[in-house]
Amino acid sequence: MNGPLRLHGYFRSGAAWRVRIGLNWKGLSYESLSIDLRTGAQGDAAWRARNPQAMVPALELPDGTLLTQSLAILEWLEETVPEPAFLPADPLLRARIRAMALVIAADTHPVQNLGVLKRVEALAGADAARDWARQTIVQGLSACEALAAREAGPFAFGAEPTLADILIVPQLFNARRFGVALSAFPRILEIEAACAPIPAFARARPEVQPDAD
Ligand SMILES: N[C@@H](CCC(=O)N[C@@H](CS)C(=O)NCC(=O)O)C(=O)O
Repeated sequence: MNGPLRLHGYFRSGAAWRVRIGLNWKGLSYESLSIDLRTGAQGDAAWRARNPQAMVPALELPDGTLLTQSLAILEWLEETVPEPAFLPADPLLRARIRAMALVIAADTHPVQNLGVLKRVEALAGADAARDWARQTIVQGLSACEALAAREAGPFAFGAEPTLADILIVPQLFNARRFGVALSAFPRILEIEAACAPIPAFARARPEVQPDAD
Protein backbone atom coordinates (compact mmCIF):
# COMPACT_ATOMS: atom_id res chain seq x y z
CA MET A 1 0.00 0.00 0.00
CA ASN A 2 1.40 3.33 -1.07
CA GLY A 3 1.06 5.84 1.74
CA PRO A 4 -0.51 5.65 5.18
CA LEU A 5 -3.78 4.02 6.15
CA ARG A 6 -5.82 6.25 8.43
CA LEU A 7 -8.27 4.84 10.93
CA HIS A 8 -10.99 7.27 11.96
CA GLY A 9 -12.11 5.88 15.30
CA TYR A 10 -12.44 6.42 18.99
CA PHE A 11 -10.61 4.57 21.72
CA ARG A 12 -13.77 3.21 23.38
CA SER A 13 -15.59 2.32 20.18
CA GLY A 14 -16.04 -1.45 20.04
CA ALA A 15 -16.43 -1.37 16.26
CA ALA A 16 -13.18 0.62 15.84
CA TRP A 17 -11.49 -1.82 18.24
CA ARG A 18 -12.36 -4.71 15.86
CA VAL A 19 -10.67 -2.89 12.99
CA ARG A 20 -7.59 -2.12 15.10
CA ILE A 21 -7.24 -5.85 15.83
CA GLY A 22 -7.60 -6.63 12.12
CA LEU A 23 -4.99 -4.07 11.05
CA ASN A 24 -2.53 -5.28 13.70
CA TRP A 25 -3.22 -8.90 12.74
CA LYS A 26 -2.29 -8.16 9.12
CA GLY A 27 0.84 -6.28 10.21
CA LEU A 28 -0.39 -2.99 8.71
CA SER A 29 0.64 0.27 10.32
CA TYR A 30 -1.91 3.05 10.40
CA GLU A 31 -2.48 6.54 11.68
CA SER A 32 -5.21 6.94 14.33
CA LEU A 33 -7.58 9.88 13.89
CA SER A 34 -9.94 10.37 16.79
CA ILE A 35 -13.58 11.36 16.50
CA ASP A 36 -14.73 12.19 20.02
CA LEU A 37 -18.07 10.43 20.48
CA ARG A 38 -18.52 12.09 23.89
CA THR A 39 -18.77 15.54 22.31
CA GLY A 40 -20.87 14.28 19.39
CA ALA A 41 -18.10 14.97 16.86
CA GLN A 42 -19.44 12.09 14.75
CA GLY A 43 -22.40 14.33 13.90
CA ASP A 44 -20.31 17.26 12.62
CA ALA A 45 -21.23 18.29 9.10
CA ALA A 46 -17.71 17.71 7.78
CA TRP A 47 -17.64 14.11 9.07
CA ARG A 48 -21.22 13.39 8.00
CA ALA A 49 -20.33 14.57 4.50
CA ARG A 50 -17.61 11.92 4.39
CA ASN A 51 -19.52 9.16 6.20
CA PRO A 52 -23.28 9.72 5.83
CA GLN A 53 -23.93 7.29 8.68
CA ALA A 54 -22.09 9.67 11.07
CA MET A 55 -20.34 6.85 12.89
CA VAL A 56 -16.93 5.33 13.44
CA PRO A 57 -14.92 3.42 12.38
CA ALA A 58 -13.87 4.36 8.88
CA LEU A 59 -10.65 3.34 7.21
CA GLU A 60 -9.17 5.87 4.82
CA LEU A 61 -6.99 4.39 2.09
CA PRO A 62 -3.94 6.23 0.72
CA ASP A 63 -5.95 7.41 -2.33
CA GLY A 64 -8.61 8.96 -0.07
CA THR A 65 -11.20 6.17 -0.44
CA LEU A 66 -13.14 5.82 2.80
CA LEU A 67 -14.26 2.33 3.87
CA THR A 68 -16.96 2.11 6.53
CA GLN A 69 -18.63 -0.67 8.58
CA SER A 70 -16.18 -2.71 10.63
CA LEU A 71 -17.12 -6.09 9.13
CA ALA A 72 -16.81 -4.77 5.57
CA ILE A 73 -13.40 -3.34 6.49
CA LEU A 74 -12.29 -6.64 8.06
CA GLU A 75 -13.45 -8.60 4.99
CA TRP A 76 -11.57 -6.12 2.75
CA LEU A 77 -8.43 -6.62 4.85
CA GLU A 78 -8.78 -10.40 4.56
CA GLU A 79 -9.18 -10.16 0.79
CA THR A 80 -6.32 -7.73 0.17
CA VAL A 81 -3.86 -9.13 2.74
CA PRO A 82 -4.81 -12.84 2.90
CA GLU A 83 -2.02 -13.90 5.27
CA PRO A 84 -2.11 -14.29 8.19
CA ALA A 85 -5.74 -15.22 7.71
CA PHE A 86 -8.56 -14.75 10.16
CA LEU A 87 -10.89 -17.02 8.22
CA PRO A 88 -9.98 -20.66 7.47
CA ALA A 89 -10.20 -22.17 3.98
CA ASP A 90 -13.14 -24.50 4.68
CA PRO A 91 -16.38 -22.79 3.48
CA LEU A 92 -18.53 -24.50 6.12
CA LEU A 93 -16.28 -23.38 8.95
CA ARG A 94 -16.10 -19.88 7.47
CA ALA A 95 -19.91 -19.71 7.48
CA ARG A 96 -20.07 -20.78 11.13
CA ILE A 97 -17.39 -18.29 12.15
CA ARG A 98 -19.17 -15.49 10.28
CA ALA A 99 -22.44 -16.50 11.95
CA MET A 100 -20.91 -16.02 15.41
CA ALA A 101 -19.35 -12.74 14.33
CA LEU A 102 -22.79 -11.58 13.17
CA VAL A 103 -24.44 -12.50 16.47
CA ILE A 104 -22.33 -9.67 17.87
CA ALA A 105 -22.04 -7.33 14.89
CA ALA A 106 -25.62 -7.49 13.61
CA ASP A 107 -27.79 -8.60 16.53
CA THR A 108 -26.08 -7.36 19.70
CA HIS A 109 -23.84 -4.31 19.32
CA PRO A 110 -26.21 -2.25 17.12
CA VAL A 111 -29.08 -2.80 19.54
CA GLN A 112 -27.08 -1.34 22.43
CA ASN A 113 -25.07 1.37 20.68
CA LEU A 114 -24.99 5.00 21.70
CA GLY A 115 -27.76 6.22 19.38
CA VAL A 116 -30.20 3.48 20.41
CA LEU A 117 -29.52 3.93 24.13
CA LYS A 118 -30.03 7.69 23.88
CA ARG A 119 -33.41 7.04 22.26
CA VAL A 120 -34.43 4.48 24.91
CA GLU A 121 -33.33 6.90 27.63
CA ALA A 122 -35.39 9.70 26.08
CA LEU A 123 -38.45 7.43 25.91
CA ALA A 124 -38.15 5.55 29.19
CA GLY A 125 -35.32 6.96 31.33
CA ALA A 126 -31.71 6.14 32.20
CA ASP A 127 -32.46 2.96 34.20
CA ALA A 128 -34.49 1.51 31.35
CA ALA A 129 -31.64 2.27 28.94
CA ARG A 130 -29.16 0.43 31.17
CA ASP A 131 -31.53 -2.56 31.48
CA TRP A 132 -32.00 -2.55 27.73
CA ALA A 133 -28.24 -2.62 27.14
CA ARG A 134 -27.66 -5.32 29.74
CA GLN A 135 -30.40 -7.59 28.42
CA THR A 136 -29.27 -7.17 24.82
CA ILE A 137 -25.69 -8.05 25.72
CA VAL A 138 -26.74 -11.06 27.84
CA GLN A 139 -28.81 -12.39 24.92
CA GLY A 140 -25.94 -12.02 22.46
CA LEU A 141 -23.29 -13.45 24.75
CA SER A 142 -25.55 -16.36 25.74
CA ALA A 143 -25.85 -17.35 22.08
CA CYS A 144 -22.09 -17.05 21.57
CA GLU A 145 -21.41 -19.02 24.76
CA ALA A 146 -23.64 -21.89 23.57
CA LEU A 147 -22.13 -21.87 20.08
CA ALA A 148 -18.54 -21.75 21.40
CA ALA A 149 -19.26 -24.50 23.94
CA ARG A 150 -19.72 -26.89 20.98
CA GLU A 151 -16.21 -26.13 19.76
CA ALA A 152 -12.77 -26.98 21.11
CA GLY A 153 -11.07 -24.06 22.89
CA PRO A 154 -9.33 -22.00 23.85
CA PHE A 155 -10.44 -19.71 21.02
CA ALA A 156 -13.99 -19.53 19.71
CA PHE A 157 -13.26 -22.11 17.00
CA GLY A 158 -10.39 -24.17 18.33
CA ALA A 159 -6.67 -23.70 18.64
CA GLU A 160 -6.35 -20.57 16.48
CA PRO A 161 -8.12 -17.21 16.76
CA THR A 162 -10.49 -16.20 13.96
CA LEU A 163 -12.87 -13.42 12.98
CA ALA A 164 -15.25 -14.61 15.72
CA ASP A 165 -12.69 -13.82 18.43
CA ILE A 166 -12.13 -10.36 16.91
CA LEU A 167 -15.82 -9.61 17.44
CA ILE A 168 -16.19 -11.15 20.89
CA VAL A 169 -13.31 -9.45 22.72
CA PRO A 170 -14.43 -5.80 22.28
CA GLN A 171 -18.04 -6.69 23.15
CA LEU A 172 -16.88 -7.69 26.64
CA PHE A 173 -15.83 -4.10 27.33
CA ASN A 174 -19.47 -3.05 26.86
CA ALA A 175 -20.65 -6.00 28.91
CA ARG A 176 -18.55 -4.86 31.87
CA ARG A 177 -19.51 -1.25 31.35
CA PHE A 178 -23.16 -2.17 31.78
CA GLY A 179 -22.55 -4.52 34.72
CA VAL A 180 -23.21 -7.86 32.97
CA ALA A 181 -22.06 -10.74 35.22
CA LEU A 182 -19.55 -12.50 33.00
CA SER A 183 -19.10 -15.50 35.33
CA ALA A 184 -22.13 -16.97 33.51
CA PHE A 185 -20.02 -17.16 30.33
CA PRO A 186 -16.98 -19.36 31.06
CA ARG A 187 -16.29 -20.17 27.41
CA ILE A 188 -16.39 -16.48 26.48
CA LEU A 189 -13.95 -15.69 29.32
CA GLU A 190 -11.68 -18.47 28.10
CA ILE A 191 -11.69 -16.85 24.65
CA GLU A 192 -10.85 -13.45 26.13
CA ALA A 193 -7.97 -14.89 28.18
CA ALA A 194 -6.57 -16.71 25.15
CA CYS A 195 -6.66 -13.54 23.01
CA ALA A 196 -5.25 -11.17 25.65
CA PRO A 197 -1.53 -11.95 25.21
CA ILE A 198 -1.63 -11.90 21.40
CA PRO A 199 0.02 -8.63 20.29
CA ALA A 200 -2.66 -7.86 17.66
CA PHE A 201 -5.27 -7.93 20.42
CA ALA A 202 -3.15 -6.33 23.16
CA ARG A 203 -2.20 -3.33 20.99
CA ALA A 204 -5.85 -2.75 20.07
CA ARG A 205 -7.07 -2.26 23.65
CA PRO A 206 -8.76 1.10 24.34
CA GLU A 207 -6.42 2.18 27.13
CA VAL A 208 -3.33 2.06 24.90
CA GLN A 209 -4.81 4.21 22.12
CA PRO A 210 -3.47 7.73 21.58
CA ASP A 211 -6.86 9.30 22.35
CA ALA A 212 -7.43 7.29 25.58
CA ASP A 213 -8.27 9.32 28.71
N1 LIG B 1 -22.22 -1.55 12.33
C1 LIG B 1 -21.25 -0.51 12.54
C2 LIG B 1 -21.44 0.06 13.92
C3 LIG B 1 -20.68 1.32 14.13
C4 LIG B 1 -21.03 1.92 15.47
O1 LIG B 1 -22.01 1.56 16.14
N2 LIG B 1 -20.19 2.86 15.86
C5 LIG B 1 -20.44 3.56 17.10
C6 LIG B 1 -19.22 3.47 18.01
S1 LIG B 1 -18.91 1.79 18.47
C7 LIG B 1 -20.69 5.03 16.80
O2 LIG B 1 -20.06 5.60 15.95
N3 LIG B 1 -21.64 5.58 17.52
C8 LIG B 1 -21.97 6.96 17.39
C9 LIG B 1 -23.44 7.22 17.50
O3 LIG B 1 -24.22 6.27 17.67
O4 LIG B 1 -23.80 8.40 17.42
C10 LIG B 1 -19.84 -1.11 12.37
O5 LIG B 1 -19.68 -2.29 12.62
O6 LIG B 1 -18.93 -0.37 11.97
